Amino acid sequence: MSGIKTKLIEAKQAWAKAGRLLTGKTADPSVRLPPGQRLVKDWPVLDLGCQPDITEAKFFLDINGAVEKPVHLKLADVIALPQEASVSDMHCVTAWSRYDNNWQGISSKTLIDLVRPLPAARHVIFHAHDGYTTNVLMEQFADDDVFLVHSWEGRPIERVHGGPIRVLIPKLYLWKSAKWVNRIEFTTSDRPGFWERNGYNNNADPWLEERYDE
Ligand SMILES: Nc1nc2c(c(=O)[nH]1)N[C@H]1C(S)=C(S)[C@@H](COP(=O)(O)O)O[C@H]1N2
Ligand SMILES: [Mo]
Repeated sequence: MSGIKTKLIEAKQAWAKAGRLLTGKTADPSVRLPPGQRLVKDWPVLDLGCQPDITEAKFFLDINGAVEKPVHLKLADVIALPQEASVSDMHCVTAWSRYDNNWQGISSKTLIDLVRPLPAARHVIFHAHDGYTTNVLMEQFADDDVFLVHSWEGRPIERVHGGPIRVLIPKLYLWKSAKWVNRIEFTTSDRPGFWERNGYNNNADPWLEERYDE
């Protein structure tokens, strides 16, 4: 994987090993702020230290794997899909949360209708232009608040946050939301992504405080 800062990865792996930020508490999802989180007003930037510049010419999105109808989309094709607005909270494993983010984008349900995953498809793997990968369960992807987003608070999503298009899965820690996504792969078996292989929890539910691997 190119451009990844080894120091940064080692530091985060050490956090995972030490169980840093774990409170040992779990909370009901009706509690808005998950355990161990603190509210922020800004939107911090976190990634592997490489922020690819995805121009319209470089942009592509493949949605394939265990599906009936794989697609290869250009930016204009993605933007031509039905657009929806959504408001949700973000929770990062580094303990910040930000409430009431206004998003615009394409719902995961629209993408599912487009490619028609096979009944055997149980997992979704996201791939990104910087080599990052992350994995979720099919039902986590199919949730009502999951979108491919291109706009935040009425403005295009900035390059540092994964613009022009990133994934948003608000009910999971934000490392599950791939920036600069270029492939959404449906699979029949699970395949842990980048942080999931480096000490982070495979499921990543903030209310269960699933920060790190057991
Ligand atoms: N492509 C890509 N997506 C990524 C990452 C990354 O390094 N590359 N980092 C993840 C992590 S660890 C976090 S916490 C969030 C941060 O998103 P933000 O920088 O927009 O806050 O992006 C996630 N998505
Ligand atoms: Mo992160």
